[in-house]
Amino acid sequence: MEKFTQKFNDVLHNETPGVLSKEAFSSLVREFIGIPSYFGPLIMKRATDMCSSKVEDGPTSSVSSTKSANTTEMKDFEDDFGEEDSEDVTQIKRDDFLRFWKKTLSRYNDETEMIYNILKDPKQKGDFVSQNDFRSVIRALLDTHPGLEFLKHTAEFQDRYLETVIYRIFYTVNKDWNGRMTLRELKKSDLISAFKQCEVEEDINKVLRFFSYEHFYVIYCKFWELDTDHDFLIDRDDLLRYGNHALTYKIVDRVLSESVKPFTSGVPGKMGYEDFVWFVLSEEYKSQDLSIKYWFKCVDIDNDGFLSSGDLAYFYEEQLQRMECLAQEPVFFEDIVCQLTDMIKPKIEGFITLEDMVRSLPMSGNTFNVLFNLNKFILFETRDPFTIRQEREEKHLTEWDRFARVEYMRLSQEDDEIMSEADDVENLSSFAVSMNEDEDEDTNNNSSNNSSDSSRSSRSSGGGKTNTSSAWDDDDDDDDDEEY
Ligand SMILES: [Ca+2]
Ligand SMILES: [Ca+2]
Repeated sequence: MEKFTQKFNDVLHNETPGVLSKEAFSSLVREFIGIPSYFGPLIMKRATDMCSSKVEDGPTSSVSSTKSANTTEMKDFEDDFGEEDSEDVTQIKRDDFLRFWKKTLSRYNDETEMIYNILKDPKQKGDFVSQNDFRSVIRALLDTHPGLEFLKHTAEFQDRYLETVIYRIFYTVNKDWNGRMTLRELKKSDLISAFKQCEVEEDINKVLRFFSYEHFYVIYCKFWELDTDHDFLIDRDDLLRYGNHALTYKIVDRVLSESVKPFTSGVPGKMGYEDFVWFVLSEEYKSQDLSIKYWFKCVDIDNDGFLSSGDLAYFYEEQLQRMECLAQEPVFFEDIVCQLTDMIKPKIEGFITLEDMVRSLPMSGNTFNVLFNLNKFILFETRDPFTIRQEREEKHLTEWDRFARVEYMRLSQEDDEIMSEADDVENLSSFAVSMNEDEDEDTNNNSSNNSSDSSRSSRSSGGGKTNTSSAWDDDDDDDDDEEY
């Protein structure tokens, strides 16, 4: 690390001008500090803040944080709720950075520790990283990644992508789900390796961990489909429609009673977008520990930390009724309990713990489908050999990845249909124009055709799509409701 620091100092002293632009600095960050360039703008902000503030302590020790805590308490509060992204820092003085480097970053031998301490807001009292601390990093990714360039002129998509990625990161990495990511959690995660993959992978959709645009698109469209009145809240009727009415009333009520964690929506009994991200990731990837935790809390109706036969029977009752309504051959509760016991092998018979379930992953994930998702329960029972073989061959894909791939295909097809209808209308109207304005005939037709062609090709070449015509545009509700 010291040799490395020396090299870095040399470059800064001998080769760089007194002031560096964001771009120049970010590439130095990658090349000479060895961490992803997306952290460049945040380092600039932290360094500039440190050098311009009177408190010259770096963000390193908790002692310095507590020391400045009292005097800046009110300011902290404002910053927490009013802080803008740090992309407004467009340049950095070389000397400011060198001071920052010497005081803080050069102390870390471990890149994860360094990144953690870049992320951590020095004004933050506790020893953790919050969602806000990631905004500048994801913003830098949006600004510079070739696979996200097609979003350049659609600020709203960018914002939604940014939020979604941060929620996914916190869902997965901050396993306590308290919004306070610790160094330990960051070290145990594969977040930094995913950032590094973004740097070398031009197609963002190949970065399945956190950053895929397609994954974001699926999550957001699912939300939009359910939120028919577009007030950005999912209520009981909305959630009942999820997955083609897959879920029982009982589990929907349990989810909406905030039994997993308090909703961020601020409206009791209604999910906001962030709450929905937690829900959809848990629902579509049941064979992972986080989902097990999510659903365990929901099904443990008496909150005693065990799934006893009382809890299971409460949920299964409705499932059984639905099977009978659909003329499915019912599977009786006693049989279900036997099967679950065989599979999960609880340490105390009749009382399944969260640990029991995590230990028997991935099979135990399906337990929850048995209890409250009829479509998936039936699908699992009737799985054909082709599906099973495909799952085996694509071991690198998780249950979530496969779900997102299928849903993205479906949404793309719907979108293409909407687009081709729109093209027909456009052709008709340009035809009408040409009838009226003989002289401009050629130019009109050409320009309208060209523009629709180019917008399509840019969407497909970006590896994603913007879908401005349907899922996104709040002002254009009239024909949206038909599709979503
Ligand atoms: Ca709504
Ligand atoms: Ca219980």
